[in-house]
Amino acid sequence: MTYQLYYADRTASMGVRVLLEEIGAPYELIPTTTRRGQPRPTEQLKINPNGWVPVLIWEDGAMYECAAITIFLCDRHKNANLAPAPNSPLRGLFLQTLVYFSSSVQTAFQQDYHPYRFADTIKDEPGSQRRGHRRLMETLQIIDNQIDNKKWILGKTFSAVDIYLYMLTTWLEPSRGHPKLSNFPNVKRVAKQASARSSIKLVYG
Ligand SMILES: N[C@@H](CCC(=O)N[C@@H](CS)C(=O)NCC(=O)O)C(=O)O
Repeated sequence: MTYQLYYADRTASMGVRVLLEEIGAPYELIPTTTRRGQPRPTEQLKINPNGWVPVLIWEDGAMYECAAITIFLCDRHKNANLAPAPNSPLRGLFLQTLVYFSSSVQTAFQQDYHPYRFADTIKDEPGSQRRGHRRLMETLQIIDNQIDNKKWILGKTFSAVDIYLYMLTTWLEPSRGHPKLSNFPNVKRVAKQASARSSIKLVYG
């Protein structure tokens, strides 16, 4: 079975592609855009009317939302060992971190890149962006403290949340007002270790 993934560079679809590489599943990338005002493929919009990526298609279904896709793929391909089992003591931390990434950290990036979704008028948009920059600082600090001196986010074992964190760090642009990765030494360490994986080298290289 071949997965299909709506794909655009520098987006959350890259994290899903890394997962597919880690799993070793065959997949096909369907190019799309995330640019404001540019049309999305009709089939993509049928699955995700928001017009966002990632969107994943498999033999008898399709879905969007990066965190949900991550859980779906990890559960479907247990042998890849990318997530703790449902009865593992680490399952709660895995789910909590994944959803925090998508609901809090990613939203902070959105406040900067898509301020018109958060501000009532064009005049208010710079305020949304500045708040997004501060929110990145706040949310990544929480993750940095959570990681503490652990090797990976879950402790000794690499998992899909480390891939997600790596992806988030690639979006940091201090020239836009984002905090620097060096502000978060534990995040930086985990991201650097993750960057040595062949899956990440292939997708981000
Ligand atoms: N909550 C969604 C957010 C996805 C998202 O923001 N995707 C970005 C790329 S990283 C996108 O498609 N942006 C285009 C847009 O917002 O119009 C998820 O986690 O999948």
